[in-house]
Order: sequence, then structure tokens, then C-alpha cells
Amino acid sequence: MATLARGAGERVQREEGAGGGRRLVRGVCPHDCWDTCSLVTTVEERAGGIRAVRIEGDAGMPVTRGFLCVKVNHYLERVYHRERVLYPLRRAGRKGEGRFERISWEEALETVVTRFRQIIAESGPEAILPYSYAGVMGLLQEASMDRRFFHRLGASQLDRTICSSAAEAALRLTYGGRLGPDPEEIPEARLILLWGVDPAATNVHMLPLIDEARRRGATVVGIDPYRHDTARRADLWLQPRPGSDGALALALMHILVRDGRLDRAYLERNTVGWEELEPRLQRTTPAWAAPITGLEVAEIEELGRLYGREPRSLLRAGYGLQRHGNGGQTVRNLSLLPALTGAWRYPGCGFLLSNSSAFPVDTRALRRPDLLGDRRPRRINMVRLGDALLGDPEALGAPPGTPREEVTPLRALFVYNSNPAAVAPDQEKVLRGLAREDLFLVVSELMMTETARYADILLPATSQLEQLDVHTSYWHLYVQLNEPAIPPLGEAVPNTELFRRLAARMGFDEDCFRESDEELIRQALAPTGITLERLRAEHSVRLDLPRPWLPYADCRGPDGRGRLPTPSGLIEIASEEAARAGIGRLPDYTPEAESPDGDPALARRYPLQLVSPAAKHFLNSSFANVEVLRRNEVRPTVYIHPVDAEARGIADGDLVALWNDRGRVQLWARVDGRVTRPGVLVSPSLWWHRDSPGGRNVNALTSQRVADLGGGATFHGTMVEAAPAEVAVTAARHELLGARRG
Ligand SMILES: Nc1nc2c(c(=O)[nH]1)N[C@H]1C(S)=C(S)[C@@H](COP(=O)(O)OP(=O)(O)OC[C@H]3O[C@@H](n4cnc5c(=O)[nH]c(N)nc54)[C@H](O)[C@@H]3O)O[C@H]1N2
Ligand SMILES: Nc1nc2c(c(=O)[nH]1)N[C@H]1C(S)=C(S)[C@@H](COP(=O)(O)OP(=O)(O)OC[C@H]3O[C@@H](n4cnc5c(=O)[nH]c(N)nc54)[C@H](O)[C@@H]3O)O[C@H]1N2
Ligand code: SF4
Ligand SMILES: [Mo]
Repeated sequence: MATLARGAGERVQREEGAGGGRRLVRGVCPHDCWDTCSLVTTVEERAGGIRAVRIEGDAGMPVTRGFLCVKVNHYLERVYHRERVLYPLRRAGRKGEGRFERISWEEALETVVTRFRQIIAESGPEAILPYSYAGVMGLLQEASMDRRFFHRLGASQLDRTICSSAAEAALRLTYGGRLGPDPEEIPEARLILLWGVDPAATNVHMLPLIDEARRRGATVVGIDPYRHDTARRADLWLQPRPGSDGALALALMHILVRDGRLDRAYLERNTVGWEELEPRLQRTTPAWAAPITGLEVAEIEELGRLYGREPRSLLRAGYGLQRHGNGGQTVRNLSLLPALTGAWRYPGCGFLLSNSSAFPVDTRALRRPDLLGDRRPRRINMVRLGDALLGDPEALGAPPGTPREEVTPLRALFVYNSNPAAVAPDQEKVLRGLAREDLFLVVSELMMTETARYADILLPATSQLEQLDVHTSYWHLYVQLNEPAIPPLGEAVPNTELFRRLAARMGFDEDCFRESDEELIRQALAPTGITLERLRAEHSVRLDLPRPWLPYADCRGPDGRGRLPTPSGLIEIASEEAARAGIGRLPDYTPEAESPDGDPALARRYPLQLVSPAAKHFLNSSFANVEVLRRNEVRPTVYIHPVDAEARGIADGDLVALWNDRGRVQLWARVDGRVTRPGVLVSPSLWWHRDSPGGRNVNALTSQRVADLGGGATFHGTMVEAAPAEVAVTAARHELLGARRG
């Protein structure tokens, strides 16, 4: 990899100097991924026009080191994919059928604006809902002109909760924001806990950092019900029951107290509420946590011993463990562990989930919430899209008990940067909602996705090679510029341009709707002190933060007062805000509601806990239509423990059905050592519907229930039953009859 990296760096210089038909353009990977890699695209001018011919990592970027992941190595296959949407299209068949006719931009914009005006006149602007997530993570193309447009319109507001909001809320109330150590300093850690994270799939640029730490003698422990590819790098692997990590963390705290492993000086100076928590930890013994987590007492003791003995520890948590009903409390408990041992004092140590708060970007300038004026449109949680589309009053933001007739239904949905037909929970409801004849659906997409197929108006979006943007990261500390490498394909436009055009059509005459992408970049970066000129020259610029970066080594300012943006200014072990949010003033453990402990009656019907984590060769549902990546991911798969498989007559390689009250899917079973805990199923995600024999992906099973904090998604809190596919038809029918009778 190092050779390749140097090679790419040399070429940048050589070919930039050479001029002529080949050029190298520097960019940034657009995807929702920890790494936020620097890219170099080789562009050729040919008779037929300008074409990107190669994409590789940028050797000049210290964290992403000149290599890309297995997915983005195939980015050009995405850019030039036959399923790219290249022109505005109008639906010509039934909803979802995917038959369209080409129209002009003129006609597309006019159609959207006419329908929006009509809907606003009849039902008010809240009948319109934007639905977007992080299909592109650049500050401009993810959230700028689009937000201005919908603020000015007064549309319903979307709570963007599908990924990380439970953790965000937990860290906000505990630490005042999302900060962790600098990933570049990870090799300094002597103990690394990979807690619910699979870097071999989702954070490949952490692998060399872990390897370096191991060369220097670090111990690596994995804590995940799924023994994924990163397990090869671990000295110890614990497989707790999904949703039980909060209890494991409390047991570790118990061990730290019992064994005298606390950094009392750190706790004293930097935290509030320890004296309230400490006595409560007497009961959270390893023996208490063992039946909850399904771990042996000896395993918990071993983990406690390792963590207590080595304050130079990094707890690297992933987002999977907070996609549970108790996910907020879980992250709160985990994030406090380094405050007990004082790990925050050391480079590369502490708790690392996200570094988003390190970037002082001016999002208000980009998004202009002031365009709302006095209006306070209702908020709709994106996790509940299915219910919202089907008119459920609470999902539409109304107080419990409001009659349906009193609530404005959604009459238009505008989807961009997301593929809800595949990624949103409770898929049957989402698809029924998208199929509503009276719903006006606008989709802006690169690809003919399974959401796009339902569109009334489908608009072509540019890929990252065709647009300008600036990127921060939720992992490393660099700001990076993405320069367009090729002209837009067909009639595709960047999201910023799409909403500029729509605003002009709507007659919005505020100056902010005419600002260029370069102006937006300048506004966004103003507080960082990093200029567009500097980014053009240097491409990747590290934030002006000290090295080593120790965000919580000392939480008091020079005047001795707490300096964190929490009410006390310190790390809040006891939190009034947590009490108000309903999770209690102090860290605690409540079982995941959809689990054997949380709902024993449900577990009798659906005894298996299904986890659907990120697939190595896809990025959510992106890349799942790239042939070579589909082949490498093999087929929609569910990993089953041999005991569960045998009890159901399932053999390795069988087509099986999984079902619950929400839906039913078919996948191929793997019966191997990946899940060593009976009762747990793992299905790497997300495939498109068309790749599964049943025509649905795993989200037909997941629920719209929200987490304890931040309205977060609960994808991994899903109970199901499984059987070989043919037998399952009858079993599911019995289940359905049983449910009706009961
Ligand atoms: N290849 C690839 N990379 C990706 C993505 C992708 O789809 N594919 N998605 C991107 C996105 S949007 C995100 S948010 C990140 C997510 O990155 P990660 O957080 O690494 O990935 P997740 O799939 O959310 O979950 C990680 C792990 O959590 C485990 N897990 C689930 N529930 C529990 C639990 O209760 N306890 C414990 N201890 N572990 C649990 C899962 O088994 C899984 O191994 O990755 C990004 N990168
Ligand atoms: N069962 C299960 N479901 C999950 C998860 C899970 O772990 N298990 N993970 C969840 C997580 S963490 C997340 S973040 C969500 C992600 O859900 P999404 O944000 O929907 O992610 P993608 O599937 O990557 O879809 C993004 C879409 O945006 C489009 N796009 C990309 N760039 C642009 C652009 O510039 N303009 C426009 N208009 N469109 C663009 C892409 O082509 C793609 O179709 O899924 C969630 N769903
Ligand atoms: S998806 Fe992640 S690892 Fe892959 S190139 Fe993009 S930022 Fe890098
Ligand atoms: Mo995500």
C-alpha cells in the first residue's frame, strides 16, 4: 500500500507538470463513512469529451494514506453506471414500476412548482416534506441550498435520526458535544477496545493504525455479537447479546471501583456526579451483568482487569450499538469509562465515536434557519416515514390522541441524498406510502434506485466527480476540498444548483438563493480560518488544533471553571438534562424493549435477535448495484448459530425465510463460527430488494420504534423467527392466524 501511495503522489506532480491530454484532479470521497478519504482522479480528454479513467487515494493525505476501500476503488463504475439517471424524467407507468419518459428541465421544474403551489394553497406548506440524509457528505451538497429552500417554503421539517442521533444526544448531555482523540495518535494507545465497530468493513484506514499500535505492544479487544473480519486483529473477542452493552459498561465500572483502579484526581477535577453514581455501582457486579449480557463472569472480569490495568486505553465505539431502544443510555455509559480511568489524559486514548464537534463550521449561514421567520413547522422523525406517509397523527408530529382528520397529511415528498425504499425501517409501510396515488413524489438521484422508481418527477443528480464541495469528517481532523473532475453527465446538476433553480422558479427573491458554490464554501469555512485559496493550494488542511489533541485532558479553563458546553461546564455523570430526556439522572441499564429480556412474550413467538450491520462491499444501499461488488458480497446472507440452525432444520447454504409481524424476507443461511451466541442472527446490509428472492430486503423486518434519546433508529433491536424458505410459508401463515385470533 505504501508503494502505491508514493506512486500516486509522484504521478500527481509529474502529470500536473506535463499538461496535454491527461490531468489529475484532487477530490474527496463523498460517502457517509468515517474515513473521508482524499481522492485523485485521472481525467483524459478524448475526441468524445472528457472522461475520468482512474481513481485512487491521495498519498499526500496523512490519515487516508493513498489507498481507498474496496467500494470506492470501483467509483468509476458508479459514475458511468448504466442505471445513472441522466435527464429529468416523468412517470409513465404505475408507481414503482420504473417506466418514465424524458422531459426538459423547464418542464420538470414547472411541474414541481405548480404542484407545490397548489398543495400549499389547499393544505399549507407543511403538507410538503423533504427527505434526505447523507448520500453525499460535503457541506454544500448535503445541507445548504436545499435547507434554505425548504425553510423559505415553510415545509415540514425532517428530524434526521436514521444513523447516529441517539449517540449524539448522549454525548451532548454528557460531554457537551462529539469529540475524541485524533485518530493519527491511535498508535499511542496500549489497549484498544473495538466496541461494536467493524473497521475492516467501515473504517479501513483505522486498520494500519491498529496494526501500528499492536506492533508497539497494544492489546486489542473486540466486543460485538458478530465475529466479523476485524476479529483477526483481536487478542480477545467478547460477544454480548445485542442491546446489553450498557450493563457490561456498568459492570466494568464496578470492577474499577472494587479493584481501586479509579483515577480519582481526574474524576474530582473534570466531572460532576461521581459521588452519586459510585454507591450505585455496588450492585452492578459481573455476576449481575453475566445473565444480561450472556457473557461468562470470567470474561467480564478479564475485560475489567485489562481496562483497569491500562489507563492508556482507547474505547473505539461504533454506531451499531446505539441503534437500539436503549442506545442513548448505552453510549452514555460507555463514554464515561475513560473518565473513571483517566484515559483522556493520554494521546490517542479516551473514547472515540465521532469528532464532528471539532469543526467550527457555520451551518447557520449555509442553511439559513432565519428564512423560517416566525413559522415553526412540525417536525417529522425520518425513522417513522412509513407511518407518516400513511397518515399516523403522532408520526406527523401531532400530540398523542389527535384524530386523523385534524392532521394535515403529507401530500408531497421530496427525496434526495437518500434511498428510503431500501434503507428506512418497516419497509412494507414505507413502500405502501410511496405507492400512494395521491402522493406527489419528487426524487433527485444518480441512480434508478428502488425509491426513484416510485417518483412522479425524477431529477438527475451529479456524482462527486461532477461537483464542487468541501468536506469535514466525523473521524479525522482535516478539512478537504473536492474539485470537479469532469463536466456533469447528461443534464445532471448538483443539489445546490437544483435548489437554486427551484427557488428561482418559486419566485424566492432573497439574495441567498443566487449565491454560488464558492460563496457557500467561504461562508461555511469563515469560523475555521481556512480559506478556499488555501484549500485549493493544499487540498487537505488539518484544523488548527494542538498535537497531541487531548480534548478532555483538562475540562477546566485558566479561571478554574468548567469549560465544556454542559450546564456544569464539566463532564456530567449526573445530568439533569438526562433526567428531563427520560433516561434518568444517572447512568443505568434498561433492557432493549424488543429483546428476550425486554419482551419475553414476543420472544416466545420471535426468539431470534437480528442485527443487520454494514456490508463490506456496499455503503448502505449505495454500490449494491455495482456488479463486481455484488459478486464479492456474494448474496443476501444471514449468519446463524449452529444450534439455532439445527433446531430449525437449516443447513449451510439453504435459502431461509425470516419473518415477524412487520414483514418477511428471504436470505441465504451461513452456518459458521461468525455468531457464537445462540439466539443472534446477523445479516450484512443493505441489498436492493431485487436481489432477494422475496423482493424485500432486511428492512422489511426492522421497526419504526425510536431510541431512548434523540429519536434514534433501532434497526438492531429486531426479533424474528427463521425457517427453511418453503416451510416458512406455512409457519408464517400460522403465525398470522395466531396473531389475529390472539
Ligand atoms: N462498508 C461499509 N462501510 C460503511 C457503511 C456501509 O454500509 N458499508 N456505512 C457507513 C455508515 S452510514 C455508518 S453510520 C458507519 C457505521 O459504522 P459501524 O458503526 O462500524 O457499523 P454498524 O454496521 O453500524 O455497526 C457496527 C457493529 O456493531 C455491531 N452491533 C450491533 N448491535 C450491537 C450491540 O448491541 N452491541 C455491540 N457490542 N455491537 C453491536 C454490529 O454487529 C456491527 O459489527 O459505517 C459507514 N461505513
Ligand atoms: N437494516 C439496516 N438499515 C439501515 C442501516 C443498518 O445498519 N441496518 N444503516 C442506517 C444508516 S447508518 C444510514 S446512515 C442510513 C443511510 O441511508 P441513505 O442515506 O439513504 O444511504 P444510501 O443507501 O447510501 O443512499 C444514498 C442515496 O443518495 C444518492 N446520492 C448520492 N449523492 C447524491 C447527490 O449528490 N445528490 C442526490 N440527489 N443524491 C445523491 C445515492 O445515489 C443513494 O441512492 O441507512 C440506515 N439503514
Ligand atoms: S467509503 Fe470510506 S474508506 Fe471508502 S473511499 Fe470513501 S471515505 Fe474512504
Ligand atoms: Mo450511518
